[in-house]
Amino acid sequence: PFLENVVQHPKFLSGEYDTSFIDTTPELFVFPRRKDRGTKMLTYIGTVTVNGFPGIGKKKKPVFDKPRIPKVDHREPIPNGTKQILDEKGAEGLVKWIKEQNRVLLTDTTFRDAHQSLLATRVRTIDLVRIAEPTARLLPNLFSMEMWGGATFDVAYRFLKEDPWDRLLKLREKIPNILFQMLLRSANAVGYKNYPDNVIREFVEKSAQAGIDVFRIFDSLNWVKGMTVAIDAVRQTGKIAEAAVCYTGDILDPGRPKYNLDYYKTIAKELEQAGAHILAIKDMAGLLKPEAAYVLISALKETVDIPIHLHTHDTSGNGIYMYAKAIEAGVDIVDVAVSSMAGLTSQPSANTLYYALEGTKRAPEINIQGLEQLSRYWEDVRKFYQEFESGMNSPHTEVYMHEMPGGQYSNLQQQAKAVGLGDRWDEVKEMYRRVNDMFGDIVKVTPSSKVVGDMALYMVQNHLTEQDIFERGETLDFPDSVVEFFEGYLGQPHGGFPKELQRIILKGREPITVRPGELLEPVDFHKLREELYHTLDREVTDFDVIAYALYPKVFLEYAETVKKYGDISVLDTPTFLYGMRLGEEIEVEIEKGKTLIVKLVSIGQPQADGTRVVYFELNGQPREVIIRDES
Ligand code: 3PY
Ligand code: ZN
Repeated sequence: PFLENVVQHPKFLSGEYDTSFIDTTPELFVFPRRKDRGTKMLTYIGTVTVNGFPGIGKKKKPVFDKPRIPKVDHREPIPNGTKQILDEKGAEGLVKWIKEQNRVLLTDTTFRDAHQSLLATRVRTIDLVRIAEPTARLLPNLFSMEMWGGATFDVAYRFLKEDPWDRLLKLREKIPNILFQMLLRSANAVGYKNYPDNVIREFVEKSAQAGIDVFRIFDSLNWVKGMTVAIDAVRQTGKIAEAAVCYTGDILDPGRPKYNLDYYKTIAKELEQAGAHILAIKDMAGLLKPEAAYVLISALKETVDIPIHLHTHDTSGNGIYMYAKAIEAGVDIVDVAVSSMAGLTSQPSANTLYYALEGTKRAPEINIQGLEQLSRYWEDVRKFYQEFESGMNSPHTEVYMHEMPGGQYSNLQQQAKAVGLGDRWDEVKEMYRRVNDMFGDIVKVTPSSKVVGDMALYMVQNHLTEQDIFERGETLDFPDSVVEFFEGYLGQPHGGFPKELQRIILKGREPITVRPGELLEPVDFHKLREELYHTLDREVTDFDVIAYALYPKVFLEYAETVKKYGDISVLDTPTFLYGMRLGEEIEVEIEKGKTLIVKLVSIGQPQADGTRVVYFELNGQPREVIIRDES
């Protein structure tokens, strides 16, 4: 900057300066506070090139094919879909419409659960936005697209350094015809703990404003009392409250009476009475077997009047057969993913289901050629994220033993590796099941699944058995999540807590039995906004405020990164994850119609202070940035 200041000074430019010029011209030392956009971006690219990306490390950037984007006619109007039905007829009108359909309806989860379950939630907005319009045109008959919520919110800020609200707004613009669906963890919103009621209400309201139409609401213990605030908040927005009962155990196993058919019927009825427009069955681990699905759906169709939406994960490989049985029993909507993003811990393949039901009365109305074209795009894009694949590449029927949710499998595996238990993964899975049994056989889904996972890791790591816990528990420091669970801060499990274990873990403290939201002070959004404004030194949006309320630390770290590197969501994914190859040239559209051409020219030797100079060309002009080499 010093040199830039000098050479741009009018005296320098006009040639009239002498040696005292530097001493008598203090403004030379007033450096621009902010670097320009180009330099910030080059700093990011330089950093990833030199130091690698978290979770990938420093790897040579592979050569990827350009993703095959289906050709669609952009001049044609986008066909109307379910979004228009909701907007014109309201929530009740949409429910009536669902009930009138004979064919099974489909929700496409490719934009959310599929990549949450296959690629550790890492798919970036740019890759979603590129395929958004073709999806709107090729699959206008979808019931909905699940494209937000769950872990995507946190991961967007935390790892992708992008704004999830921006994702929602951009996709909404490109997909005006299909209902947008999100996963909402009731009082946990899109986080891992209970939030005050006013945070849940505010979050729901803002999400609806930004474009969400269908809220799938679940509680990680199937505690209906913990879901009522969220259901009510969604109803107030005029959007669809889809309340979910999580499926665990096996209704056809007489050895698992805790989660029998009556259990599900009772909750379904309670959810309908609590105001659900749709009932979801959330089979988060893929435990629902084909015959059980037939029995369950048949019974629930008799029990409730609202439509039923079935969600599963294909971990066991039984997903399509299970869906076929559920569809035979009258389920209204099922969750599928585009085939190259389907199967295993993800949802069953839409393409496969199409052929499985061909010629039957309930076959879905879906453009199979469109699905095939979209599948090619996702096949290409998935490769960008290959470093986040779980390594599971065939059906795992052992899921019926450990009961781990599809979205947790690869995460817990990463966690196990991180604490040096990579080679004891089989033991961790076994322990996961044993912890479940010790906890009284609970529903395992975010965040209760995290509690079980944390305890399993803790026990394997410390060579503890169940007996050790009971005998030496008083002297053990249990993981925070486990303590909070037994304190009642995730709500109350069906059948209550195992009393003796609860006493040991709480070491004499009293648990709560009321809804945690009743005890939490409401958040003062006005105060948060002020606080954020002072910290960020920029305009603060309502979206920023609610994100900050949910994740103070993660949000501030995200804001810091944006200050340092600018908006890096505009970078293509290979560059974002791997940086650049020497001599490579890329184009970055930083805003509509404004493209930067970046070439990596060379990387200097490490200097005495541990930095390297990275030489680029930016739109043909030489530019260099100084990067600290962390190796
Ligand atoms: C989530 O809560 O993110 C889930 O996908 C649970 O299944
Ligand atoms: Zn799921």
